[in-house]
Amino acid sequence: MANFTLPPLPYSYDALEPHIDARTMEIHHTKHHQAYTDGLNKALGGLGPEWQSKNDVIDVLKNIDSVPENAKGAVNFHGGGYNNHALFWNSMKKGGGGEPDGELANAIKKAFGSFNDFKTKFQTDSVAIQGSGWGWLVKNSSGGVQFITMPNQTSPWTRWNKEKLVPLLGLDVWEHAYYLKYQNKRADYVTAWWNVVNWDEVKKRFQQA
Ligand code: MN3
Repeated sequence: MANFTLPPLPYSYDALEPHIDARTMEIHHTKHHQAYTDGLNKALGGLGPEWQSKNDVIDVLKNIDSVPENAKGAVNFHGGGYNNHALFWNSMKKGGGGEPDGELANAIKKAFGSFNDFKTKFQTDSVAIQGSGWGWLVKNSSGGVQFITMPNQTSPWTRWNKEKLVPLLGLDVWEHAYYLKYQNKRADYVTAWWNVVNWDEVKKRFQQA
């Protein structure tokens, strides 16, 4: 049996109030993220020992094409959900927001024109995702940044072999991420979310990628 465990939230459930409410954070972490954790263990657990012994989900996602067909869909979904949410929690903090400086700021300016143009693109395209999915700022193989959307829980890491994309900042636009507080108003959730983005963490990922 694979042995992935639910990563702890790096702050309290109410830390992101009023932008993201405590009840949503608690359910999102203890129910949804836990379900992806359990689903990943179950999916890998049905495979051979070389898969059951995996302990690096990013390595699994990078090599999704090698996963046996009977488990590929489940590993893609639950493994993506497992890693996406770990990135998501760490991409937010109490008193976040503002904008990055340094090399990441330069890369954003080069790719999008300005930080405000980046925000507009990120927000508009994330709000427009049909059904469930994620908006992502990623680093590409040229060392620059770009915006992509991914459906459901499919991770940007699954595009590693072809495109060498590294996820930097992801936004969960599944209804479970906002419905209790914002109901159908996905755009209001995204507008509020900018206030909790942890740019220091995103800068760190950009520098280490
Ligand atoms: Mn979610």
